[in-house]
Amino acid sequence: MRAPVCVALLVWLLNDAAARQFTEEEMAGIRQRIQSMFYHAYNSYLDNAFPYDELRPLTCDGQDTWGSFSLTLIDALDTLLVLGNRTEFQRVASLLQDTVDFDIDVNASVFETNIRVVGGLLSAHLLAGRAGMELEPGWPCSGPLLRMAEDAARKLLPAFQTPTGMPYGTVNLLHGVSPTETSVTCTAGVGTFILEFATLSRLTGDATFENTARRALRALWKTRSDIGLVGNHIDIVSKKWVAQDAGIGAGVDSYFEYLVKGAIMLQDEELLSMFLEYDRAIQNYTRFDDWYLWVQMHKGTVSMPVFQSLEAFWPGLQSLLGNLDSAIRTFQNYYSVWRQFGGLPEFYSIPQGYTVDKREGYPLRPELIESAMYLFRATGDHTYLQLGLDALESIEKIAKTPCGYASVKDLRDHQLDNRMESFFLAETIKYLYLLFDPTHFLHGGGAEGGGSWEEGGEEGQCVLGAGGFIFNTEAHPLDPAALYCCSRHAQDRRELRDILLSLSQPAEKSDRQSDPPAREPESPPPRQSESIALKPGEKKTPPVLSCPVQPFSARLSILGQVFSDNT
Ligand code: DMJ
Repeated sequence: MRAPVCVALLVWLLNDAAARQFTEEEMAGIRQRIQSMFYHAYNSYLDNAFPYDELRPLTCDGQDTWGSFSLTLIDALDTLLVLGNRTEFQRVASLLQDTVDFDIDVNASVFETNIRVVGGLLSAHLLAGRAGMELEPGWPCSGPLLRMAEDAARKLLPAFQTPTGMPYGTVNLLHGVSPTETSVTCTAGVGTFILEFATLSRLTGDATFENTARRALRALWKTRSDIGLVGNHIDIVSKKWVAQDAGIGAGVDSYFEYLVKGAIMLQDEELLSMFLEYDRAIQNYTRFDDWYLWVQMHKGTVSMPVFQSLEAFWPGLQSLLGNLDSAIRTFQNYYSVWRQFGGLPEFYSIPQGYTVDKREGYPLRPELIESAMYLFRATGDHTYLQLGLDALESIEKIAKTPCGYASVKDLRDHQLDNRMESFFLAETIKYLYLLFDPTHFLHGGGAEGGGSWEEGGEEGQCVLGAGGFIFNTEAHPLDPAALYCCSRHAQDRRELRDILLSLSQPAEKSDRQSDPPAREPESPPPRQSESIALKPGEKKTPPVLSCPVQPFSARLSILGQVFSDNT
């Protein structure tokens, strides 16, 4: 038999073997098991590790890792709501407000603090209404968790004060960037801010955050090679590429993720076109048989024929762009590695079909499950549920300890490490649960699909959740509808101020109107009505967001009446 026929037969057999159908009842049973898994780890963290950042599951105690802000609790907060536990969500949200302090003399990773702490708090803030918390007037455009997220993000801003706008990798939360800090940052450490920072800007009306993230993104974009690729580590002062391996995994991954998700969340064509140009080069130079290799960023020659577990987010991202065929084939490659080891090793040599020395670990990462969730949503194929069940069984068998779940140090002999990363509760369990709960509200469904009506905004209401949710790279869901509503209110306030000024000082009207608002973005956010093209030739569809707040112009006549009556 010729090789391609063998491969086709093997793929068919693997698909066929995995495609058993799950009943509703089975799925509900699996959801129960995932809940138990969550509480085993979560309760153990609270009992043995809080207020430290992480649980050490072999010694049953805690340690600070990425800072000193009870990281696991912040990261796990929205998962509580995903599992339906509103009372514990409320308790923990209040506890965090009372206990977490960002005015601390700690050197923190700018990237990790953003995706886990800022992202976790933003998501909790946006879900606070659904969790039954008491909401202050003006929510979702204000609120205590939003203020905490803003506090944390402000501590990161000094890192971006560089000649290029690209950030340092580490910042001291009290003193800013150390004079001895290295100027070398990984690519993802430069390009993974737009989701959280634009959310902050659009909710609070302070454009600083979004402008900061955009400046870094534009600077990074200009450094791409002549063949359209970026490397792995860059000197953010000299703009020189220090590590020139181009790929989609460690050090780069979430940069591409944020271009796509930023484009969707902000309806932003600039971000989408950046991604599409990268994608052309990625497909051209790095893709072989639906694997993605590492290549030299200037020449396109293969530098590492390796698959990294972090790359497993890629099929999910492709599915968001509508590239389903390619996503499915790549997923099958990655799933075959999973089956070989009962988990994904950090590195896998594609030519050798085996793990790479010193990279045999499996820290219970979420990426393959995340892709399974998106692909099940897009295809309804139960193969993806099978992967979910495999993951559940495997984690229970290999990684469970009396007080949590431990990172696997070596997939070949199942040795464990004394560490449970906060992403296990934030991402791995959340995506697993969502995979088996296809009608969960976080899957969206649009206004017709029962978008919830909730009080919000300074006037009127926002239809929150109506446009679906965008997950940041730590699986914290963000609600584009809230961004839209709060931007709308900020715009209303500016227009109202201009009208009041023009009424009180008619002679200065034209001057006043040309004054820039105090905190205007560098370039105005793109109009929400501009939909982004997902595929060449695809028809534009109406925007999925909706907000029942009347356009301000439609209310002008009423307001005009009020003003003229009163004056
Ligand atoms: C998480 O912190 C995020 O998903 C990040 O983008 C990559 N690493 C971990 C999970 O593997």
